[in-house]
Amino acid sequence: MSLQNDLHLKGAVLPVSKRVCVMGVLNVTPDSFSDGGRYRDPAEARDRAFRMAAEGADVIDIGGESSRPGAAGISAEEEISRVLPVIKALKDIKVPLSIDTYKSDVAERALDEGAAMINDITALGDGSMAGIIARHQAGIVLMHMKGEPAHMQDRPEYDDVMEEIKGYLASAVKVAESAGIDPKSIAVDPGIGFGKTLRHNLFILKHLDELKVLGKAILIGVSRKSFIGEITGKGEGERLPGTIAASLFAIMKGAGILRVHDVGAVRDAVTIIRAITES
Ligand code: HH2
Repeated sequence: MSLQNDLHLKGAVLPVSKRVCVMGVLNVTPDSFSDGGRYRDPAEARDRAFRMAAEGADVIDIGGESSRPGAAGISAEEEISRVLPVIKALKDIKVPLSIDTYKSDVAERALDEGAAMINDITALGDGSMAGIIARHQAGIVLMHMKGEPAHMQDRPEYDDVMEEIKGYLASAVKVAESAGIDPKSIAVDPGIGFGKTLRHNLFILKHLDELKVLGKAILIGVSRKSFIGEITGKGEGERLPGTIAASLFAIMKGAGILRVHDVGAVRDAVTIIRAITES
Protein backbone atom coordinates (compact mmCIF):
# COMPACT_ATOMS: atom_id res chain seq x y z
CA MET A 1 0.00 0.00 0.00
CA SER A 2 1.38 3.35 -0.94
CA LEU A 3 0.29 6.21 1.23
CA GLN A 4 0.23 9.88 0.37
CA ASN A 5 0.44 13.12 2.31
CA ASP A 6 -2.12 13.85 4.99
CA LEU A 7 -5.06 15.82 3.65
CA HIS A 8 -5.60 19.13 5.43
CA LEU A 9 -9.19 20.31 5.65
CA LYS A 10 -10.51 23.36 7.43
CA GLY A 11 -9.74 22.54 11.08
CA ALA A 12 -9.23 18.81 10.45
CA VAL A 13 -6.69 16.39 8.99
CA LEU A 14 -7.31 13.10 7.19
CA PRO A 15 -4.27 10.98 8.18
CA VAL A 16 -3.74 9.50 4.72
CA SER A 17 0.03 9.20 5.30
CA LYS A 18 -0.61 6.70 8.10
CA ARG A 19 -3.59 4.70 6.95
CA VAL A 20 -6.31 4.43 4.34
CA CYS A 21 -9.23 6.73 5.15
CA VAL A 22 -12.91 6.02 4.54
CA MET A 23 -15.40 8.61 3.28
CA GLY A 24 -19.00 7.66 4.06
CA VAL A 25 -21.61 8.61 1.45
CA LEU A 26 -24.73 10.41 2.64
CA ASN A 27 -27.04 11.27 -0.24
CA VAL A 28 -29.88 13.60 0.73
CA THR A 29 -31.49 13.37 -2.70
CA PRO A 30 -34.73 11.79 -3.89
CA ASP A 31 -33.01 9.99 -6.78
CA SER A 32 -29.45 8.82 -6.08
CA PHE A 33 -28.78 5.50 -7.74
CA SER A 34 -28.39 3.43 -4.59
CA ASP A 35 -29.63 5.34 -1.53
CA GLY A 36 -31.90 7.97 -3.12
CA GLY A 37 -34.84 9.07 -0.98
CA ARG A 38 -33.68 7.33 2.22
CA TYR A 39 -32.06 10.20 4.13
CA ARG A 40 -33.90 13.33 3.02
CA ASP A 41 -35.22 14.11 6.47
CA PRO A 42 -32.41 15.81 8.49
CA ALA A 43 -33.12 13.58 11.51
CA GLU A 44 -32.69 10.43 9.38
CA ALA A 45 -29.60 11.93 7.76
CA ARG A 46 -28.20 12.68 11.21
CA ASP A 47 -28.74 9.08 12.38
CA ARG A 48 -27.09 7.75 9.26
CA ALA A 49 -24.07 10.08 9.61
CA PHE A 50 -23.55 9.21 13.26
CA ARG A 51 -23.83 5.50 12.44
CA MET A 52 -21.19 5.85 9.71
CA ALA A 53 -18.91 7.77 12.09
CA ALA A 54 -19.32 5.02 14.70
CA GLU A 55 -18.43 2.44 12.04
CA GLY A 56 -15.17 4.25 11.36
CA ALA A 57 -15.84 6.88 8.70
CA ASP A 58 -13.09 9.53 8.65
CA VAL A 59 -15.23 12.02 6.74
CA ILE A 60 -18.89 12.16 5.67
CA ASP A 61 -19.70 13.24 2.09
CA ILE A 62 -23.12 14.88 1.83
CA GLY A 63 -24.68 15.06 -1.64
CA GLY A 64 -27.76 17.09 -2.56
CA GLU A 65 -27.84 16.36 -6.29
CA SER A 66 -27.54 12.97 -7.95
CA SER A 67 -24.82 12.59 -10.55
CA ARG A 68 -25.95 9.16 -11.75
CA PRO A 69 -25.81 8.71 -15.53
CA GLY A 70 -28.71 10.56 -17.14
CA ALA A 71 -29.50 12.63 -14.03
CA ALA A 72 -31.03 16.05 -14.60
CA GLY A 73 -29.45 18.96 -12.73
CA ILE A 74 -31.19 20.99 -10.04
CA SER A 75 -30.81 24.66 -9.10
CA ALA A 76 -28.33 25.88 -6.47
CA GLU A 77 -31.30 27.03 -4.32
CA GLU A 78 -32.86 23.57 -4.39
CA GLU A 79 -29.52 21.94 -3.56
CA ILE A 80 -28.90 24.37 -0.69
CA SER A 81 -32.38 23.63 0.69
CA ARG A 82 -31.51 19.91 0.80
CA VAL A 83 -27.96 20.13 2.14
CA LEU A 84 -27.94 23.01 4.62
CA PRO A 85 -30.46 21.57 7.13
CA VAL A 86 -28.36 18.40 7.26
CA ILE A 87 -25.12 20.29 7.93
CA LYS A 88 -26.95 22.19 10.69
CA ALA A 89 -28.23 18.91 12.14
CA LEU A 90 -24.63 17.61 12.29
CA LYS A 91 -23.02 20.50 14.17
CA ASP A 92 -21.86 18.18 16.97
CA ILE A 93 -20.49 15.34 14.86
CA LYS A 94 -16.77 14.71 15.41
CA VAL A 95 -15.82 13.83 11.83
CA PRO A 96 -15.37 16.53 9.17
CA LEU A 97 -18.11 17.06 6.59
CA SER A 98 -17.48 17.09 2.85
CA ILE A 99 -20.10 18.43 0.43
CA ASP A 100 -20.52 16.76 -2.95
CA THR A 101 -21.25 19.79 -5.13
CA TYR A 102 -19.87 21.51 -8.22
CA LYS A 103 -21.78 24.75 -7.59
CA SER A 104 -19.84 27.56 -5.89
CA ASP A 105 -23.01 29.02 -4.34
CA VAL A 106 -23.74 25.72 -2.61
CA ALA A 107 -20.10 25.35 -1.56
CA GLU A 108 -19.96 28.82 -0.04
CA ARG A 109 -23.10 28.34 2.04
CA ALA A 110 -21.95 24.90 3.16
CA LEU A 111 -18.47 26.10 4.16
CA ASP A 112 -19.98 29.09 5.99
CA GLU A 113 -22.10 26.57 7.91
CA GLY A 114 -19.06 24.50 8.96
CA ALA A 115 -18.33 22.00 6.17
CA ALA A 116 -14.60 21.29 5.81
CA MET A 117 -14.26 20.01 2.26
CA ILE A 118 -15.86 20.23 -1.18
CA ASN A 119 -16.04 17.16 -3.39
CA ASP A 120 -16.21 18.65 -6.87
CA ILE A 121 -17.01 16.17 -9.66
CA THR A 122 -16.24 18.89 -12.23
CA ALA A 123 -12.78 19.70 -10.79
CA LEU A 124 -13.37 23.47 -10.49
CA GLY A 125 -15.64 23.73 -13.55
CA ASP A 126 -17.38 26.64 -11.76
CA GLY A 127 -14.92 29.53 -12.07
CA SER A 128 -15.75 30.91 -8.61
CA MET A 129 -15.13 27.63 -6.77
CA ALA A 130 -11.33 27.76 -6.30
CA GLY A 131 -11.36 31.22 -4.68
CA ILE A 132 -14.05 30.15 -2.22
CA ILE A 133 -12.14 27.01 -1.22
CA ALA A 134 -8.94 29.02 -0.77
CA ARG A 135 -10.64 31.68 1.34
CA HIS A 136 -12.11 29.05 3.65
CA GLN A 137 -8.87 27.00 3.75
CA ALA A 138 -11.07 24.03 2.96
CA GLY A 139 -10.19 20.74 1.32
CA ILE A 140 -11.10 19.91 -2.26
CA VAL A 141 -11.52 16.69 -4.23
CA LEU A 142 -10.77 17.22 -7.91
CA MET A 143 -12.53 14.49 -9.91
CA HIS A 144 -12.21 13.62 -13.59
CA MET A 145 -15.44 13.40 -15.59
CA LYS A 146 -15.79 13.24 -19.35
CA GLY A 147 -18.89 15.15 -20.42
CA GLU A 148 -21.82 15.83 -18.09
CA PRO A 149 -23.96 13.36 -16.14
CA ALA A 150 -26.88 13.70 -18.61
CA HIS A 151 -24.79 12.35 -21.52
CA MET A 152 -21.51 11.07 -20.08
CA GLN A 153 -22.28 7.41 -20.75
CA ASP A 154 -23.16 7.97 -24.43
CA ARG A 155 -20.22 6.06 -25.89
CA PRO A 156 -17.28 7.69 -24.12
CA GLU A 157 -14.00 7.33 -26.03
CA TYR A 158 -10.36 7.99 -25.18
CA ASP A 159 -7.07 7.68 -27.07
CA ASP A 160 -5.32 6.87 -23.79
CA VAL A 161 -7.62 6.98 -20.78
CA MET A 162 -4.92 7.26 -18.08
CA GLU A 163 -2.97 9.93 -19.94
CA GLU A 164 -6.15 11.97 -20.43
CA ILE A 165 -7.12 11.68 -16.77
CA LYS A 166 -3.60 12.52 -15.57
CA GLY A 167 -3.40 15.59 -17.82
CA TYR A 168 -6.87 16.77 -16.80
CA LEU A 169 -6.19 16.39 -13.08
CA ALA A 170 -2.73 17.97 -13.35
CA SER A 171 -4.31 21.07 -14.97
CA ALA A 172 -7.00 21.20 -12.29
CA VAL A 173 -4.35 20.97 -9.55
CA LYS A 174 -2.51 23.89 -11.17
CA VAL A 175 -5.69 26.00 -11.26
CA ALA A 176 -6.40 25.14 -7.62
CA GLU A 177 -2.91 26.01 -6.40
CA SER A 178 -2.76 29.23 -8.47
CA ALA A 179 -5.98 30.32 -6.78
CA GLY A 180 -4.33 29.90 -3.37
CA ILE A 181 -5.67 26.51 -2.30
CA ASP A 182 -3.16 24.82 0.05
CA PRO A 183 -1.37 22.03 -1.91
CA LYS A 184 -1.92 19.81 1.17
CA SER A 185 -5.70 20.29 0.90
CA ILE A 186 -6.11 18.75 -2.56
CA ALA A 187 -7.13 15.16 -3.36
CA VAL A 188 -7.56 13.73 -6.86
CA ASP A 189 -10.02 11.14 -8.17
CA PRO A 190 -10.17 9.46 -11.62
CA GLY A 191 -13.99 9.38 -11.45
CA ILE A 192 -15.00 5.74 -11.85
CA GLY A 193 -18.18 5.58 -13.95
CA PHE A 194 -18.11 9.22 -15.01
CA GLY A 195 -17.86 9.03 -18.81
CA LYS A 196 -16.24 5.59 -18.75
CA THR A 197 -17.15 2.17 -20.09
CA LEU A 198 -16.58 -1.05 -18.14
CA ARG A 199 -13.27 -1.49 -19.97
CA HIS A 200 -12.18 2.04 -19.02
CA ASN A 201 -13.11 1.55 -15.36
CA LEU A 202 -11.12 -1.69 -15.12
CA PHE A 203 -8.13 -0.15 -16.89
CA ILE A 204 -8.16 2.86 -14.53
CA LEU A 205 -8.22 0.62 -11.45
CA LYS A 206 -5.44 -1.56 -12.85
CA HIS A 207 -3.26 1.49 -13.55
CA LEU A 208 -4.33 3.68 -10.63
CA ASP A 209 -0.75 3.95 -9.37
CA GLU A 210 0.04 6.19 -12.36
CA LEU A 211 -1.84 8.99 -10.58
CA LYS A 212 0.83 9.04 -7.86
CA VAL A 213 2.92 11.37 -10.07
CA LEU A 214 0.42 14.12 -9.18
CA GLY A 215 1.69 13.99 -5.58
CA LYS A 216 -1.83 14.20 -4.10
CA ALA A 217 -3.99 11.92 -1.99
CA ILE A 218 -5.91 9.61 -4.34
CA LEU A 219 -9.62 9.15 -3.67
CA ILE A 220 -11.61 6.42 -5.40
CA GLY A 221 -15.36 5.76 -5.55
CA VAL A 222 -16.38 2.29 -6.68
CA SER A 223 -19.16 1.75 -4.14
CA ARG A 224 -22.11 -0.25 -5.55
CA LYS A 225 -21.40 1.13 -9.02
CA SER A 226 -22.85 -0.31 -12.19
CA PHE A 227 -19.52 -1.70 -13.47
CA ILE A 228 -19.68 -4.15 -10.55
CA GLY A 229 -23.19 -5.15 -11.63
CA GLU A 230 -22.03 -5.53 -15.23
CA ILE A 231 -19.42 -8.07 -14.12
CA THR A 232 -21.35 -9.93 -11.41
CA GLY A 233 -24.92 -9.53 -12.69
CA LYS A 234 -25.90 -8.23 -9.22
CA GLY A 235 -28.32 -5.39 -8.43
CA GLU A 236 -27.37 -2.28 -6.44
CA GLY A 237 -28.18 -3.86 -3.08
CA GLU A 238 -25.96 -6.88 -3.73
CA ARG A 239 -22.72 -5.23 -4.76
CA LEU A 240 -20.89 -5.08 -1.42
CA PRO A 241 -18.51 -8.01 -2.14
CA GLY A 242 -17.63 -6.44 -5.49
CA THR A 243 -17.22 -3.05 -3.82
CA ILE A 244 -14.82 -4.51 -1.27
CA ALA A 245 -12.78 -6.36 -3.88
CA ALA A 246 -12.40 -3.27 -6.09
CA SER A 247 -11.67 -1.02 -3.09
CA LEU A 248 -8.93 -3.31 -1.78
CA PHE A 249 -7.36 -3.55 -5.22
CA ALA A 250 -7.44 0.25 -5.39
CA ILE A 251 -5.64 0.68 -2.08
CA MET A 252 -2.95 -1.78 -3.16
CA LYS A 253 -2.53 0.53 -6.17
CA GLY A 254 -2.19 3.66 -4.05
CA ALA A 255 -5.70 4.89 -3.20
CA GLY A 256 -5.66 6.71 0.14
CA ILE A 257 -9.36 7.51 0.55
CA LEU A 258 -12.29 5.19 -0.26
CA ARG A 259 -15.70 6.78 -0.91
CA VAL A 260 -18.25 4.12 0.12
CA HIS A 261 -21.81 3.58 1.31
CA ASP A 262 -21.02 0.54 3.50
CA VAL A 263 -18.52 2.05 5.93
CA GLY A 264 -18.30 -0.70 8.56
CA ALA A 265 -17.71 -3.54 6.10
CA VAL A 266 -15.13 -1.62 4.07
CA ARG A 267 -13.37 -0.39 7.21
CA ASP A 268 -12.99 -4.03 8.40
CA ALA A 269 -11.62 -5.09 5.02
CA VAL A 270 -9.11 -2.22 5.04
CA THR A 271 -8.04 -3.14 8.57
CA ILE A 272 -7.27 -6.70 7.51
CA ILE A 273 -5.20 -5.53 4.53
CA ARG A 274 -3.32 -3.18 6.85
CA ALA A 275 -2.65 -5.93 9.38
CA ILE A 276 -1.19 -8.14 6.64
CA THR A 277 0.93 -5.44 4.99
CA GLU A 278 2.31 -4.27 8.34
CA SER A 279 2.96 -7.76 9.74
N1 HH2 B 1 -19.37 8.99 -7.30
C1 HH2 B 1 -20.63 9.45 -7.13
C2 HH2 B 1 -20.86 10.72 -6.62
N2 HH2 B 1 -19.84 11.52 -6.25
N3 HH2 B 1 -17.52 11.89 -6.01
C3 HH2 B 1 -16.26 11.46 -6.17
N4 HH2 B 1 -15.24 12.25 -5.81
N5 HH2 B 1 -15.98 10.22 -6.69
C4 HH2 B 1 -16.96 9.36 -7.08
O1 HH2 B 1 -16.64 8.26 -7.57
C5 HH2 B 1 -18.32 9.79 -6.94
C6 HH2 B 1 -18.57 11.09 -6.39
C7 HH2 B 1 -21.78 8.57 -7.51
O2 HH2 B 1 -22.23 7.82 -6.43
P1 HH2 B 1 -23.46 8.18 -5.45
O3 HH2 B 1 -23.17 9.41 -4.67
O4 HH2 B 1 -23.75 6.99 -4.63
O5 HH2 B 1 -24.70 8.39 -6.39
P2 HH2 B 1 -25.46 9.67 -6.95
O6 HH2 B 1 -24.48 10.46 -7.76
O7 HH2 B 1 -26.57 9.08 -7.78
O8 HH2 B 1 -25.97 10.48 -5.81
